Amino acid sequence: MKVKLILKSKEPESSEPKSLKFLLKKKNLRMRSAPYYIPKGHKLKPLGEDAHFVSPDQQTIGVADGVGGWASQGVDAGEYARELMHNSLDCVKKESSVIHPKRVIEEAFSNTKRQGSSTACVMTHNDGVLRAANVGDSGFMVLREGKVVYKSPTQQRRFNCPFQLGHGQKSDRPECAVEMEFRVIAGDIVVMGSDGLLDNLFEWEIEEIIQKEYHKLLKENKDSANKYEDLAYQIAETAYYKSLDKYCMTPFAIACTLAEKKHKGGKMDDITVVVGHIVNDSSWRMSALSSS
Ligand SMILES: [Mn+2]
Repeated sequence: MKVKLILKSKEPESSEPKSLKFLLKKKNLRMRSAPYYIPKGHKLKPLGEDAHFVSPDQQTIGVADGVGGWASQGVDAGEYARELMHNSLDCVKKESSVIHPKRVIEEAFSNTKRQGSSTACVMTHNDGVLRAANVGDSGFMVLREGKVVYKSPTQQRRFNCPFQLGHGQKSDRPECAVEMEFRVIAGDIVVMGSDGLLDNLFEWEIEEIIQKEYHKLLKENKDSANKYEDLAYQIAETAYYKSLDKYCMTPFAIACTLAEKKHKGGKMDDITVVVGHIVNDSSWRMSALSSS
């Protein structure tokens, strides 16, 4: 009888500290995010060929860049990229547990039926861990205290020809996606973009913008979505002006020189920027504690 009593009284004690321990281990970090898109302004394709999605609730973002070469066959690869991102968002929204970016790309790819091909980069944040999958030359970087501490690798077959998802014979499949994992801390900034961003701005130029604008993000009085959109806009606009400049030095101009192509200045292209900010979220912590 005594033994039974001891066992009974032990049960709640042993389960209680366990769940508390689990909660205390949590960092309670959230990623706040917003996009900004500048299409290059083609009369027949006002939406351009880039596409993106942002899911604040699921802390997941994505960028796609439809491959322009399809235009010669009368295909608007922007439509493929938009369908791919739309399907990615659908997949993310219905996920009830941890999101796996490569699986998101796989499912979105199999549901995308249009002609065309596109690069794709999908990234999710889960309590201090970024997980991403990338096909092609879109990508992202993480900045800490104004300095780049991580940059995703890009995949190119040759100069200006990125890996690209599509159902055609020459296109790639989601199996080739590079997967990445990176630990972040409160205050870190994620900058994701298409090559319209990455080919026009050097890392140090993005660092400069973040260093200049970061204090605005810390101001609580400004509406959260707006301030992140402002930052994404600042970055996109800087890339846009460089893309128009025929003489400035850009990552694209350097790549051209290395590939022995004659090209100076920026690269006219659609420019997509998605900004993410890793923040402590005490309100989220309180709701997690009260619902446990
Ligand atoms: Mn592009």
